[in-house]
Amino acid sequence: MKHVLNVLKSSIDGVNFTKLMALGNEKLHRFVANAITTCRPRSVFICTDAPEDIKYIRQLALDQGEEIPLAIEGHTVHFDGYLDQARDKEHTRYLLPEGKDLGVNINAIDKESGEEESRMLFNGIMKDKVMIVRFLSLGPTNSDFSISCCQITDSAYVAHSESLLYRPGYEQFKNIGSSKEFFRILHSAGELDDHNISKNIDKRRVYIDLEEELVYSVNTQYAGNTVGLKKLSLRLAIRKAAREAWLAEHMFILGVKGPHQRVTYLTGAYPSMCGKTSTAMLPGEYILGDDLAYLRKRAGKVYGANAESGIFGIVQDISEKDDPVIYKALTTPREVIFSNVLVSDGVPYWLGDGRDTPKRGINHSGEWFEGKRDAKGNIIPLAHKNARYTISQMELENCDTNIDNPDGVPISGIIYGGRDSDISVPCEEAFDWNHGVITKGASLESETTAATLDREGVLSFNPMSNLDFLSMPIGTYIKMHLDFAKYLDMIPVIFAVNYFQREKGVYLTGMHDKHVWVKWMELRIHGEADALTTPTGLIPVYEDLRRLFKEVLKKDYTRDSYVRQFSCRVTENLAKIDRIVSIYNKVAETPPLLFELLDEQKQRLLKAREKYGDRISPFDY
Ligand code: SPV
Ligand code: MN
Repeated sequence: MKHVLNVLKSSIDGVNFTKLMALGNEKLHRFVANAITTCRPRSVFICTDAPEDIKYIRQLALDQGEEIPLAIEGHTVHFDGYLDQARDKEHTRYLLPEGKDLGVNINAIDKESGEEESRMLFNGIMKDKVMIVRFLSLGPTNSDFSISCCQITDSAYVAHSESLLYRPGYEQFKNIGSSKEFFRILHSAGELDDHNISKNIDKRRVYIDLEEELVYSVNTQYAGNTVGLKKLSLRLAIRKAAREAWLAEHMFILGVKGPHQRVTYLTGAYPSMCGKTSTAMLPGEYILGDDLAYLRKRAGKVYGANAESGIFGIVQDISEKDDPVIYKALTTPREVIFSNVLVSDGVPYWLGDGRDTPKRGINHSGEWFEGKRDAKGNIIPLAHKNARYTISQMELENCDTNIDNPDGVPISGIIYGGRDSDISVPCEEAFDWNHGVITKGASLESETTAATLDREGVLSFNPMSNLDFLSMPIGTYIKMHLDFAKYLDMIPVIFAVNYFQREKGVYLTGMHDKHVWVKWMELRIHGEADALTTPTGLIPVYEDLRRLFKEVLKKDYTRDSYVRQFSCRVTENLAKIDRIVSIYNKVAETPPLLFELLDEQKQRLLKAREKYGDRISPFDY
């Protein structure tokens, strides 16, 4: 301990040393001291919750050129390297003791060699940089949802993003005293080139130590790899949740308005490009969270909280016409960080923004002009399709006022959203919790080829939309979901949606129809809408939808649309069951109930086919 104090005292100036020492936490002090010894920064900045510290980080991002100011006040842009535009799945690995693994689909590396590699990569990596030490809270503070986190980074962009995305946690660290229960993340963008881009992308690594609740991220800037509280902590949180019997999920939380001022909260897990954000932001409803939800049981009910308090959202296709709320937030003065958009005369542009876009500017490839090609000869679009905006959720007009409520909000429904052209109906309710967990959540698939209008999309398996972040064997994770409903008096209703049915390349549902499905779910939860029993679940009756289409979208809804959208496609559903069963046959820990429930569904489909044929109109039942 004496050694730790000596390191801290000799490397941190008086003001910052005092801020760190005000947190009487030996484990924290050791973490910071070790990071200093390894990374050898030029200086250390300890960031408290004070406005002047938060402001300092923001200014540092500008002074260091990691962010460039845009024309509108408070707006900046940050560029990640051309090859650093998304999560690096291949190099994101769990550090596990020799001989241990987490099963199929989960990358791991031997802990000793991973740690050795990390030590080498971090060695002296901050020599010309300021080391920023941040304290933040996942979940509302002063709550059983709160998880304290300490992120060390040499990127002011990462630290600044965290000001917008998470709740401050320095005071919370004071409250936890000497507790060893907190997540730790050490990040360095590594050596930067003249444009402030990480140079050593080939040495990009994200290593996660589950036992220590510690993450190393190096030679990368893209927020999904570096903002430790986002997907890196989700992996840690999933394990913590398993130990403590709650759930850490890749879910939005939406407050849906029902009759008589009622607000009903639903969570939703959708793989990317399946309509998750647009559902979370439905106009006229309340957004509590768009990406990460924690679900806990209390007094026989499920309560949910947003792990975050801001949005790191895809900016592509946001236009004034289709997304007025978010478009307004992105085009008026407030704090916004754009990333990997096109900038021309201080104005950010992105794909699908509905504007006339310039033919030249600066983007993630540097100086850009229309027709520019990359080293592989591919045309470079004006902005990356994963270009993003980072914004505090409070900036949205329809942010739910309960976002920081330490109790969370009562969760009445869970939606699993997939993307397929010809298997699933637009919305459907599960028969019960187990049926929903298995046939909707654990069987979630989405087409990877987002742009294709081909009937034969490539379906990728993504249980609970959480596959990328699982930190335990898939079967164990599914069992955790099954067990979650035990001892609950109010079990959330599980729904599935699919906004992407197509016939001959044409979408069967409209872009705004999701609003109707969600309103139907709200009524179902309260027993105020009817449903038809089909082999795969409960679907809306025509009359309810006709009324809701009128009320919500002022649209006529024809019987013909209903039949096309809600007919049961037996062959396609049977094929899906076969695919899912063959995947789980390879998963050692799969709960036997999964096979039983999928087989029951198969039998229901076969029986229905005998009676009604291969494509069953809802009017046939
Ligand atoms: C996602 O990909 O699900 C995201 C963005 O929310 S990232 O931070 O990259 O995970
Ligand atoms: Mn996400």
